[in-house]
Amino acid sequence: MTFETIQYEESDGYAVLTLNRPERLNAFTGVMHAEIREALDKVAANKANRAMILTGAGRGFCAGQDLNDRVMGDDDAPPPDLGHTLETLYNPLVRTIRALEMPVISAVNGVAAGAGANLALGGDLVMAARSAKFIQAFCRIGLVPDGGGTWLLPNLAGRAKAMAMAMLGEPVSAEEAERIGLIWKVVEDDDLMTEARKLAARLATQPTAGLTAIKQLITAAGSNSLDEQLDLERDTQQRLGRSHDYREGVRAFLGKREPVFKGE
Ligand code: T3D
Repeated sequence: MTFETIQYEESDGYAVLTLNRPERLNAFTGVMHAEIREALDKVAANKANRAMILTGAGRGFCAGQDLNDRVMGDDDAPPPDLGHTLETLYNPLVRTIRALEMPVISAVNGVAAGAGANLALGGDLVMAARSAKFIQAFCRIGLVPDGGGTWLLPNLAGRAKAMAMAMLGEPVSAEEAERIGLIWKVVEDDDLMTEARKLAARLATQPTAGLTAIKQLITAAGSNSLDEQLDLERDTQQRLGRSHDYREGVRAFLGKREPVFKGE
């Protein structure tokens, strides 16, 4: 299957989705949203996929909404309905990635701005090239961080940093992003995709159902009390305790051999 605005491949137990409008720093258009949606359906439909990498082609990861689609007419022209855009495009995208039953690696190859920054930060394991930067560009055009930004920023980096990033819209370097807990780690530019692929291939051999449950529980912790979280851990562990991969993990440990997980 060929796409116009993204690249999609599957190999070695993982999928790679590359945003591919490098001349516009991979900014989102309606076509790109539709193609990402189609690719994510493919990722989920193929049980052989047990991890996914999200990255960008060229020198940017993603510059957010393509503002060429938002050219303002005269003041009498009806304004765009951005609520509808979020409801139908950005919010489903964020929810779909969060709900994917496998770890999602963001491999941030360059500048990530606006909704592009929050798409990157919404990944489960976020790696960034040393030259990458994160910009909450929304305030520069009178908007609020979307794509989950107002939730992600305070949860990841705390209120003080969230406020400064969202209100000032200044670039945050990959190193600073790692330091403040916004991302997992920085890697050298030339090593980014090698490292991301190595990680995805490793994750693809792991207990995928367990990793998916970790993703769900850590997400739920953002709004749950400790009591609620303890209940959720009990119920999840009860379910996982009946799984193939739990049995295999214990047998392999006791048998002093490498486990062979099925992801179930
Ligand atoms: O509208 C809705 O649906 C609501 C949802 C909104 C979600 C959002 O994401 S709102 C935020 C939108 N994004 C931005 O405001 C970021 C705009 N871009 C920039 O500020 C800068 O381009 C960057 C800081 C990201 C990178 O700067 P730099 O100097 O490295 O690159 P550049 O020269 O500005 O960009 C390179 C080209 O990409 C350039 O085109 P040109 O001049 O070579 O023909 C530039 O216009 C284009 N480009 C970059 N970002 C966008 C874009 N074109 C359209 N839309 C963009 N967002």
